[in-house]
Amino acid sequence: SPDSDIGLATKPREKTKRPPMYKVMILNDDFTPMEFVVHVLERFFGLNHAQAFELMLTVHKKGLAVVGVFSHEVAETKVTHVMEFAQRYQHPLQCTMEKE
Ligand code: NFA
Repeated sequence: SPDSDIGLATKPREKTKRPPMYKVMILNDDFTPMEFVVHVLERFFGLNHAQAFELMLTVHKKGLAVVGVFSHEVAETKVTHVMEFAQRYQHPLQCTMEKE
């Protein structure tokens, strides 16, 4: 009967599967003001001013940087919020996500 099913039909798994994680990246461009990028990093990624300034400079010099690693849902929300915020101020700043 259904009530007496004790689950012997399936093999217990050796490994616990963790959800895939996603890198959120900010890309450099020639037009977005440095202070705006610093503000984005403080506002949406919880960095303090010094951390945000340092990471902004990394993006500026290297072309891009990972600004955080999140679940798919959180990464998507971060990307959407950053893109909407950049568009609101007419800056071409790009924020993307990629599976780790
Ligand atoms: N390269 C931009 C500038 O010189 C600053 C910037 C940094 C833009 C990081 C986008 C990302 N104004």
